[in-house]
Amino acid sequence: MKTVKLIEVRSELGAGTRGASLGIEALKLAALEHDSYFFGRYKSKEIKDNSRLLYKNPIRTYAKRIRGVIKIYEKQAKAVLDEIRSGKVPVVISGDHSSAGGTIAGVKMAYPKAKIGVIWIDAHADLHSPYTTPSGNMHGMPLASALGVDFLGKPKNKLKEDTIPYWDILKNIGGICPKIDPEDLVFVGLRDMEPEEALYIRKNKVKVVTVPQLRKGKVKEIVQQILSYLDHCDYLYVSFDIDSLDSSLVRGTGTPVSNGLTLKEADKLLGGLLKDSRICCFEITEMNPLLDHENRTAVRVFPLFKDAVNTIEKRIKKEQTEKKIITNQAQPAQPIHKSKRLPTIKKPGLLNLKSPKKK
Ligand SMILES: [Mn+2]
Repeated sequence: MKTVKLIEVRSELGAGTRGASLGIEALKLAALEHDSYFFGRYKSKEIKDNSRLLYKNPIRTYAKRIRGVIKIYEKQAKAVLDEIRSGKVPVVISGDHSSAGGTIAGVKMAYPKAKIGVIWIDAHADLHSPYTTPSGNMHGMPLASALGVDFLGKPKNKLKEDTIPYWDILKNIGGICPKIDPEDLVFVGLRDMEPEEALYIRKNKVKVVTVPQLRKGKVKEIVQQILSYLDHCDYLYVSFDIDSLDSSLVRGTGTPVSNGLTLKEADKLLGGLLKDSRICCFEITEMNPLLDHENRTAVRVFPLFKDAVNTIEKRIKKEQTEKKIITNQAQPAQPIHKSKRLPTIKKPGLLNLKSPKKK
């Protein structure tokens, strides 16, 4: 039966601040304050971290720990591919956002000929490449790797020779590059980006829904707009970076930004988007309890996550019921076998009750 399957990616290799690999545990412990049995209801698959790499000096300034990130991409892509193949909808809880590059690779590997739409709910564009990154942190690059982008204009960074072949490997995970095109992408909540990212968005006319736009219109209508904009896509993946929420709500995340979404807005947004029957994968990412106070961020975010999973499950159940009805209707009327026919009643007397004629 089609169900949700959790994939836990305990990696923070792509982040610049330590602690995001503990985000999964933070969310699980936060669940105890809302719905103690939630995680008991789901099976999950774990992608082990490569945290020992954190104890080594990153050699490549503009693609820190890229070899470790390649490994995570590969493992993550395979996990997503396996789950989709076995009829599941993977729901990914990841440490830092770089793993989303692996998620997109997995979705594309599952549906190599299909158009994959990506809805990126995030304060940041994550469109950097080693050529343009100011920090060298790989969690700023997953979309560039999926789009196969190197840079527009002039490369800003002078790269070590071996950085480029590794970046090429990352873009080509799954043997398909690019995995998505600019028209398959929608940003929601974007409000903090570098000039190179802004240039890419402008030149390629990538759709962006800002927080004020979302607030001005009705969330329901905005959801409809996004879904019809991605009408040409066969499958959709929603990536939810918790820094899309306002910084006052998410102290426990690596790169908080003010003027973000409220919890209610995010809940409505996810509720609307995840109802779509094309949704084949959802990811939540960038929770960092080391930056938090008393795990408040995860406690705030858990209800959002739970609603998101419930919405996906409801949709799956609805589809299964509809499918059953259709299959039942589609079955041709079977001729009843002679022996199964009801015996002919020769004496119609008892069954042929006619209302007695009134006098
Ligand atoms: Mn992000």
